[in-house]
Amino acid sequence: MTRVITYGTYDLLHYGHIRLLERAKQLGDYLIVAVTSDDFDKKRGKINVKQSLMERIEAVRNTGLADEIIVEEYEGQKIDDIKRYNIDIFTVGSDWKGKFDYLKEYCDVVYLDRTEGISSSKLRSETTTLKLGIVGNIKLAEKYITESKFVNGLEIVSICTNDIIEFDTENLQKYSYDEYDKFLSNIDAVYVVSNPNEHFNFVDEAIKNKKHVLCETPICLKKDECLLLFKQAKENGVILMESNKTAYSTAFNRLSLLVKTGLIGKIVSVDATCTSMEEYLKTNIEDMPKKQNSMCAWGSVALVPIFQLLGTNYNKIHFSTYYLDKNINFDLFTKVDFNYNNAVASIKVGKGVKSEGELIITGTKGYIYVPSPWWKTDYFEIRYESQNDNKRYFYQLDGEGIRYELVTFLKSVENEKNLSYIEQEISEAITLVIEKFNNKENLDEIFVES
Ligand code: C2G
Repeated sequence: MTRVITYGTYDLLHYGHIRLLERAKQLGDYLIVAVTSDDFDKKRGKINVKQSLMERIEAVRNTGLADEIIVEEYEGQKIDDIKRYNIDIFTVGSDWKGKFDYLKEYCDVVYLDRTEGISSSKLRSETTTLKLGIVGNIKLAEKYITESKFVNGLEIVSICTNDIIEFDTENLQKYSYDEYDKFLSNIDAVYVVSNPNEHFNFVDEAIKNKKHVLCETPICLKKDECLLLFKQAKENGVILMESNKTAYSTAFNRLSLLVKTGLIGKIVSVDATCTSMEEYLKTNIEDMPKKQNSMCAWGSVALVPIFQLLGTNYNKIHFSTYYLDKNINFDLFTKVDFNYNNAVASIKVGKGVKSEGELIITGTKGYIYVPSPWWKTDYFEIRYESQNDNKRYFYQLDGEGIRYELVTFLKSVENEKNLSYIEQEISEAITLVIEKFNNKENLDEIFVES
């Protein structure tokens, strides 16, 4: 009996896939079809898959062509499978010609002609192409323009900014802030990445024009305004999603899940540090107040692990802030301390200081160590008293998590459901902390002698 195996994602199953399976079946007597897992697809850069693994397996099963269906989960699994299932022939479409010649050592390798004119990514783009505009800081916009190219079904079509555009904006339409209404009229959704004190107005206007909104964290500077924006988004039937790239790093997501399984025991403390002096070192002191202060720029990033792991119902909060000087309201460094019923937490953030950008989650059995820069990490360790028990985890992170965030935003719009990795409650809690900071509630000022 000749045993054949073939592999694929089989997203939105189409006649190109079916023709491949039919010809694969004709190569032998028994056909195994390996369907790729979600994680494995993400790792190999296929981030736009629409259907779940189970939906894709069912679609292959319903063709009646597979004698057996397995899941492909890791790089190199094909060699294991060929041995495990006594495979005589490995086959795949000709778009992979040459890529699997290394399997000739284990079985015959046959590349079958790919069916022209059809593909899952083509089908995905045909369903919806969300026209996205970007308003605000042109430097951050550039990253999103690059990352959006990895997302099927979403296209950045315009920029609204008062900044001077120094990079090639190809065929993007350009608007200034005073043309915001016109900018909105030509898009379906907007990514707001302006100075945080302009967020509320940009988001409010977009929602009233029934545009979906992805807004850079913090969504605004007051909790009540945050509540109002989410309420208005619901009333207008649009998505309002917080953009907070850290939440889309797979490593960060997995460490949050592992902590919740009790691997390090009870969490006693969460301590996050984020500093970056890049902007401060190249800006005139008197111009700093025009820039995002440390609390806005970094606080809303550093607060994510605290609120995701300990919740948002802290009992006490205290700020210690190092100001530029008494007359310039710009915090170069802020430490925020939280007391919970059964845990404490702290963040240290600064645009005018340098520290180790690590995240440490302290537990009653062990702790999690995330090295700098933890906010875009692909790696973390679980450490115990006995080093032999330590565990290390690595999860590839492409594009700092931006492409995954854009895929989630697109899926939220398509499903008319906010699938954001940042719960609304956390968005609100972040804006409340910033509001308290701006009101100098429970805040001790530190003035380092100049
Ligand atoms: N295919 C085809 N014609 C198309 C589209 C796809 O013959 N128009 C073939 C592909 O060559 C592949 C199979 O159908 O053999 C499944 O295609 P995909 O779901 O796109 O998965 P792909 O990433 O190509 O899978 O490790 C091998 C890969 O997993 C192959």
